[in-house]
Amino acid sequence: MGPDAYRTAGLADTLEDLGHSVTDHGNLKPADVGDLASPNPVLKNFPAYAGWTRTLHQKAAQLGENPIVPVYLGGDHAMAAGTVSGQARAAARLGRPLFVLWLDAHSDFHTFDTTASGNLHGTPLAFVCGLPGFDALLGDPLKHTVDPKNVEILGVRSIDDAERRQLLDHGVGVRDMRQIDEDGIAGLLRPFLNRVKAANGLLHVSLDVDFLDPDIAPAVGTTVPGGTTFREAHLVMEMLHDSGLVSSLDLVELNPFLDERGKTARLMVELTGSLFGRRVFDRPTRSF
Ligand code: 4U7
Ligand code: MN
Ligand code: MN
Ligand code: MN
Repeated sequence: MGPDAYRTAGLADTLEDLGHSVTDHGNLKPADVGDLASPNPVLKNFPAYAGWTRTLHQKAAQLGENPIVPVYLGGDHAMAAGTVSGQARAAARLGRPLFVLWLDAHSDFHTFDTTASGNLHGTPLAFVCGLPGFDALLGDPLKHTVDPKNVEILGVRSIDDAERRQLLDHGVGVRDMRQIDEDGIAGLLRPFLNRVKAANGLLHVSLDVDFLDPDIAPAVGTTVPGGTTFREAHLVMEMLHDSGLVSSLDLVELNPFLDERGKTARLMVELTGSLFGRRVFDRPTRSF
């Protein structure tokens, strides 16, 4: 139901009003994987994860080579296994490194061996970073992985023990809510954007609804208190726009069934508007 909620909330009109041309590619279908065996009995809906990852990986690998900014509408965060791996393949063909900004209450850095819940939306970031045990997902080992040192997780406030160890081992950038409180979100984001720019990188942004505080964004199954505020979230999007670096975007984890008269869907659309250039009053673009 997520993609239709974004359509109803006016995503295309918002972007067109900002001067962009928009093509809706419609809803995709998962590839048929037959009765693919699950690598671990704890995993929920493994064949569906594999089918969706295969479809989305091919689609993102194609879109990523064009001079456009794909906006992928979920669905839960498992979607990013396909979108980010596909964008990474496209980036490799273009000869540019892919950076990933993961805006989330969680780190989503479980492997199929470490997840205790078996909830696959907790695994996509580990998959795209090339952690072991994921070969059944695409049916082949992932060739074009994201360098974990080029990943920044921002807004996190729930990390499981196994994830914590793996994040440290692989050198993933992790900025938790405490750092945001102490240093301010702009001061944390700016050095990362400078690194992307210095490396001539492409930047994929993966926005999980639960990055936002549940008071302003209740329509998600995995709320965690103490999330980012309305202005912190918009500021991130405004800085991303000014940087000119964003090459693709995921909007994930919206569950319209849990929404309060569409307010979360609308906020996600407004945030996307800020990322695509909406501003209250023109002022000279700040250099990064
Ligand atoms: B989301 C969790 F245990 N880590 O693995 C897990 F806390 O895409 C949550 O960020 C995963 O919403 C959340 O089940 C995945 C849990
Ligand atoms: Mn997530
Ligand atoms: Mn999350
Ligand atoms: Mn979730």
